[in-house]
Amino acid sequence: MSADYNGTWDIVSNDNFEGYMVALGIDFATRKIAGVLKPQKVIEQDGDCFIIKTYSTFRNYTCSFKIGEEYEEVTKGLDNRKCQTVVNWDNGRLVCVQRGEKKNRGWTHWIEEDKLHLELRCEKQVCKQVYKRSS
Ligand code: YOG
Repeated sequence: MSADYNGTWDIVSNDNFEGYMVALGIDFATRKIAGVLKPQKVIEQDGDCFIIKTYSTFRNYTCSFKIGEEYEEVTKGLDNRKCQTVVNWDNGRLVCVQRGEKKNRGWTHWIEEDKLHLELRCEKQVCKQVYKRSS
C-alpha cells in the first residue's frame, strides 16, 4: 500500500516541462529560465504526512499535506493560483488532484527501481520527470 519516499532526489530527465508551463500560463521569459533548471526534491515522509520541497537556483517551492485531507494550496512562485488539493495513495503511488481554475490539474509520484518518477498534468499537457537518489 504505502512506500518510502524519504530522501533527496536529483532530476535526471524532464520531458515536456515546456508544454506543462505553457498550460499553466507561464510567460516566455520565465519559461526560458525554468526550462534549464535542474530541480532537486527533498521529501520528508512520516507515515501519511508529507513535506515535499522542490529546490532550484531560481525558485523553491514547498508543499505539505496528509493523505486524504483536502487543503488550500497556493502555488506561490509558480503560477500563483489557489487550488483545492488532495493527495491519495494508489498502490504505492501518490496521486494528487489540484482542483481550481485549470482543468485536469494534478501530479503522480511513484518509485521504480530506486528512481523517483513524477508526472505533472495540466489540461492536455503531461510533463514526465525522473529523479535519482542524491549521492
Ligand atoms: O511538485 O508541483 O513533487 O509540490 C513546477 C513548476 C520554476 C518557476 C515545480 C521553479 C511549474 C517558474 C513544482 C521550478 C512551472 C515556472 C522549481 C512541481 C511554474 C513556474 C521549483 C510540483 C509537486 C510534486 C510538489
